[in-house]
Amino acid sequence: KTIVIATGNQGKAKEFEALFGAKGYQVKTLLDYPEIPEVEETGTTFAANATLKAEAIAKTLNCLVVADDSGLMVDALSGQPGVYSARYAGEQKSDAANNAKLLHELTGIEGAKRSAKFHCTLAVAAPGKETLLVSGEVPGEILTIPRGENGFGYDPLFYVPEFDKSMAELPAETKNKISHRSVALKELDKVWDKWMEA
Ligand code: ITT
Ligand code: NA
Repeated sequence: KTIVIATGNQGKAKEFEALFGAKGYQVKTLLDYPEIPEVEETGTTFAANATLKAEAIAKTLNCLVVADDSGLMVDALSGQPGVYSARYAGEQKSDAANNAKLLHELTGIEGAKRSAKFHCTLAVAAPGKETLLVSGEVPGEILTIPRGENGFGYDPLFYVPEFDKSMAELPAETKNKISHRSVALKELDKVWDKWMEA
């Protein structure tokens, strides 16, 4: 059985390969379909953008598709960068530039005031079916200096108190057990069979 993840993000693609691979799925992503143009994310919520991506790709490929819209929400920044996480520092979607901008925005904000969370909304779409939405979050704090080489995006700046490590210092297996993405997938597990039968 094959599942298509509507993402062009290499870091997400790797995580979905591990997460759905463990359930016996063969995972395809948009990296396998370079001819498909990027879906414009015009929504202002994670749910709206996840729905846009999932439904557009389900229509194009005429198959079952999961899309992930995710991001970092920083309390001291009123929840920013939020849905703009990928393009926080500009259209080029640079992890390095985004992390640098985040550190700059948090200058002078210390300790517990640097609280944040990662959010993930997953949309599951298939031709002729009502789109299914689930979400997951993981709490943490924004470090002042990046730590670790694993993961992607804001992981080097995201401190996970439970492990006393940044998300990028955790092995992939550990991140995949605790991440916002894995919390959302656990929610998806609960409703998957019922949705597939409907
Ligand atoms: P697709 O739309 O093709 O899936 P994208 O990177 O544009 O790729 P989003 O619009 O959902 O996806 O933006 C998500 C951004 O949030 C991502 O680029 C990272 O900067 C950040 N992010 C999401 N999940 C993350 C994670 O597990 N670790 C670190 N950063 C994450
Ligand atoms: Na987005």
